[in-house]
Order: sequence, then C-alpha cells, then structure tokens
Amino acid sequence: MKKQNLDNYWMPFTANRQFKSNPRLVESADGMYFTLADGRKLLDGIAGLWCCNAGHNRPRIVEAIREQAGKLDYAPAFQMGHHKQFELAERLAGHMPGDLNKVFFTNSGSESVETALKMAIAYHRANGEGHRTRLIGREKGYHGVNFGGMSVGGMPANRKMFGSLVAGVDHLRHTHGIEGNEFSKGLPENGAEYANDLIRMIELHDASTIAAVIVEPLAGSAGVILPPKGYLERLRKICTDNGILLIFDEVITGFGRLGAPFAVNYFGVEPDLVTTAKGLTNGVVPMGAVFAQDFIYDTFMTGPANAVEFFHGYTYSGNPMACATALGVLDTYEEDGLLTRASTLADYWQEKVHALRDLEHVIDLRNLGLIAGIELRPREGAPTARAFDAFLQAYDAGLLIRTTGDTIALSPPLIIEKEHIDFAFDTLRKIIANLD
Ligand code: PXG
Repeated sequence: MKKQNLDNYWMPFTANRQFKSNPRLVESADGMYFTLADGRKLLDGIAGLWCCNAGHNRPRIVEAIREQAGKLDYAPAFQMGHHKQFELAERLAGHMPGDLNKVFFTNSGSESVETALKMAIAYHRANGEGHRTRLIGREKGYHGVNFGGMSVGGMPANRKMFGSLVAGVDHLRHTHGIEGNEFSKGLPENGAEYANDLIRMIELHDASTIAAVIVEPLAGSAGVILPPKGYLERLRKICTDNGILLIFDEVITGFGRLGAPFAVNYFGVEPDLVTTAKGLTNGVVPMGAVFAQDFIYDTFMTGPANAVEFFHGYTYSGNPMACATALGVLDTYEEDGLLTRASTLADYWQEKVHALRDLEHVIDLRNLGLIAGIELRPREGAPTARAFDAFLQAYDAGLLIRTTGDTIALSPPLIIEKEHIDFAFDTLRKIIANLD
C-alpha cells in the first residue's frame, strides 16, 4: 500500500510532529470498538471525544443518513425551513425539563457557546437592560475555542496565544483540589461556598453590568472536576436574586452521560440557557443546539412580526443531514434506554474507579455517571508526561483513553457492558502500576 502523505493536514489540538512521526490511524468503528489499519481492535474508553454515546456504526443512524442524503441534501437556513428541524426541536424539548423549550441549532459546541453568550447579552438589551454585558466564566472552564468561549473559558494554554480576548469577562475560582475532597465518590462534600465568588463579583462590578454566568455543571476537559454538593444550587440562587442569566454548558454532560438525559435533570437545577453538541448527533455529523427558556425567546418576539428578531445563525443551522442524524440518534437513545442507562452502571463504575486508589502514582480519583478522572502525580520536572505515557501504553494494549494534564479521563459509549469496564480498569491498573 502506498505510504500516506501526512504533510498537508494541520491537526487540531495535536502534537503534529510527534503524531506524524508515529501516526495512530483508525480504519473503522463498530459498537464499542475502533479497528486500526493492522486489524487491531481498540476499546473506545472515551466515546470518540465524549460524543459517541450510542457507540459506533449504529444501524438506525446509518439508515437515517442514507435516507436523508437521497431526499433533501440542503435547505436554506434563513427564511426557509424543513420538517425535520421542527420535529427535532420538539423531540429535544421533550427530554429537557422545565421551560427550556426553545431550541437554536448550531454546528458545534463552540458555536453553541457563542450563540448562548450572544443570546444572553441580546436578551438583556431586548429587556431594557442593555447595560448588562459582562460575562462571567470560571477558571479551568472549557467552552470551546471561539473568541467568546475562549474568553469565558479558563484554560491558560487555550488563551495565552490569542491576545486580549473579549473584554468585560471575569472568572469564578475553579473547584479543583479543595481540601478534603480527594478520592470523593461522586459529588464532593466541600466547596459549595465557592459559588459565593459570584457575590464578590457582583459587589465589584454591580449586578446591573452582568449579563450571564456560564459553567460546565461538571468540567470535562480540565480533567473531570465535579461541582461540590450544593454549589450549582447556590449559583442558581445568586443569579436569580440578581437578574443574571445562568448558562449550563452541557456539551459533555448532555445526552445521558450522567445517567439522566441532561445535567439539568440530574442536578435538578434549571439554568436559563443550555449549550449542547457532541452526543446530540452521536458525533457522527457536526451539530450543536442551544436550549433557551421560553421567557427568553418571548422577550425577543416583541417587535414588528416581519422583523428578524435575533441577528444570528449559521448557513448550516438545522442542516437536513444533521437533523436526520440527530433524529436517528434520538431513536437509538430512546430504544436502547441510553439516556438513563449510565445510572444502572454508575455504582459498578465507581467501584472500579476507586479500586485504583492503592496505586502509588494515583493522587486523586473522581467519578460521576459514566465519567472518571484518574489524576496521576506529575513526573518531576515533566508535567503531563506520565499521563501521556499511560495513553500510549493503553493504545498499545487495545484501550483508547484521553489525558489532560496528568489526569486520565474516561467517558465510554453508554452501551458499555461490565466486561468492557473490567477490561478497561484491569488494563489501566497494570499500566499505571508500571509507569515510571
Ligand atoms: N463546551 C464544552 C463543555 C466542551 O467540552 C466545547 C464546548 C466545544 O465543542 P466543539 O464541538 O466546538 O469542540 C467542548 C468540547 C477533551 C475534549 O478531551 C473536550 C472537548 C473537545 C475535544 C476534546 O477534553 N470538548
């Protein structure tokens, strides 16, 4: 076979030179597994990138795409519509609790975040409070890579190369590493008071300048950081008391990851806007969605009926192929009970995660639903190297994991069976025990 030319593709979030010197190329995928060019199988421990919640090559999804491609390939996104956009929005709203009934389509998590931030600022303006423009994010937050999301995000490496970012942004402290929370099973006990950072910001900036607070209910990318018990509830109350919109970024937690359809259901805390992507289409076709409370939508629907109410949208918002895919994905989730299945495996998963506690390199273990964070002690003078070694060794042993800093993150497809969980943790135990 002709050797593949790897020169032209500039890979995202990848050490290009290292990768190209020893590429890891997947050939196909089915169920819980990727297959490599040499026929070797790789158990997918991270659902692609936290997105293939129904696993790979699911027949309903493949069929939905085939059928749509031969029927309606594209429809103009503005001033025109097609049936599947409305059907999908209705079905999605049916899974989201409360009055989060209005759905705006995007093409990625990053675009969902930009959309939600713009909705928040524009909402206040439409509501006669145009002075509310400030956005509050959180340290270690990840809200995608576009300017708004990067600015409210709190990952230094993702920000430092890109200048002064969006003005008028502030950050709550993160909740990682709070004393007494090490090795918590599920939600940690300590740190609800970190939500009071928002009160300090209100005292500093005045509530009348703040449009919205955006947080991941559970921060994935920064290494699986869980909200302390009561934290999200407190954030909700402070926002409500001060007329500030609360945005949950559910790009990772959405679509069954925690054992409920959304973190909104799981925590019983209702934000004003919810951003999603990833699991919405099982990662198969790019798509995102923002859920808005009815009152937000209604606030926009007040001018003349022939006026565009929200000057925002994408050529591919509600793209027919993406909508058809998402409908096939929802069928699969519903038929297989995947939006709640993680809750039936969460105890078993938790037990397996915390069984790694005796390993010398392990300094913290975190879990919720079908998510795990295994934090390793960084190697002297070489942060991230130990975890990346684990990634390479797991790959050689037939297991795909993800690392961020010195934390290993796991978030498998929600179709996972106990035997897969056993394989993943047995493999990781051996690898971590033998790391330098
Ligand atoms: N918000 C959150 C909470 C995310 O996790 C985005 C927004 C951006 O989504 P897009 O579709 O624009 O990439 C994300 C994406 C990882 C990892 O391994 C996480 C993401 C993407 C790639 C890798 O932690 N999250």
